[in-house]
Amino acid sequence: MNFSSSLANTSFNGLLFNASGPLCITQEDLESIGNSKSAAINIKSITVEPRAGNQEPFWALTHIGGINSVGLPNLGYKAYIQMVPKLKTFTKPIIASVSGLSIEDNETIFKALQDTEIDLIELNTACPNIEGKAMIGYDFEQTRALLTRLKLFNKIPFGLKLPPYLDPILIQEMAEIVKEFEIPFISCCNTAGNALIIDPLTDRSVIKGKDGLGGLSGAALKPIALGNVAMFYRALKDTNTKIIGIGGIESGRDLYDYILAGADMGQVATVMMHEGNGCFERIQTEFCILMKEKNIRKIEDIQGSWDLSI
Ligand code: RRO
Repeated sequence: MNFSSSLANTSFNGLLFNASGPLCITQEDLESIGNSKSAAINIKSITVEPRAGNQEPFWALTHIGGINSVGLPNLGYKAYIQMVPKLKTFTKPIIASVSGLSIEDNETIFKALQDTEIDLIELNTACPNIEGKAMIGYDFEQTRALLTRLKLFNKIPFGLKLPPYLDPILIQEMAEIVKEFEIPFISCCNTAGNALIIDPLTDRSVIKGKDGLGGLSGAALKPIALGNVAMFYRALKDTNTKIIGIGGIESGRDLYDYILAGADMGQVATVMMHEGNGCFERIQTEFCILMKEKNIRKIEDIQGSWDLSI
């Protein structure tokens, strides 16, 4: 049994690929993902200029989940454009996560990507780790202004990577924007920003980054991200927008939970840090075994069926 999916007319052989995170920055990282069972190669969020990122240690794995303040390290858009022909040889979709530091920067990157063989763009509205820069995904007016400008670049479809929302009203507002701009997919969700994990051995934050604060990921994020997927699924049910679930997918069962909540696919980052790129094959194999045990042939048969009351 093998499951496939599609986003904006791009086909994926599998349901799981890497989230734009700390292990998809260099050409070596990206080729390693190409050689794995990841269903796509998702590039670390790109800025116009190369960035070194924050001071180390910028990520840590703890028993409750991961935390990071890597600070948007990347090689700059020109370097990634040069890598595209090589990355295409892995014959899987190439996704460019874009996180320009201004509307103009996002336009510059979008414009340059239009003439490449990149399949999709994931516009990151939710990096929590840039000092002094608001997360655009929490500012609906700014999101509308940005999307109005980026919609003019229409050769490569783009979706949105969203922050976690803790109030359903905010999900409704963002869902209205997604409908208004006919966004083909949302990645739900980025880390929960500005968390603090203290090391009991040192009494200090486990990361340096942005004053010791960072984005919470992995198992600790899963219930929140799952709730976000469930709420967006309800809000977008009558549209063509697909949902990628992110947050604490570490097993086939976790991926299955996201499908129950309404996701079409999943992304992983924290488990890659524990386990390396073997996680893609293991998690998807576990998912297939579970589907077989339950005698479910299509994800559509269970998608969005979590609610006890219906
Ligand atoms: O690079 C980062 O610090 C980072 C980014 Br761009 C993001 O979108 N989410 C995150 O947790 N870290």
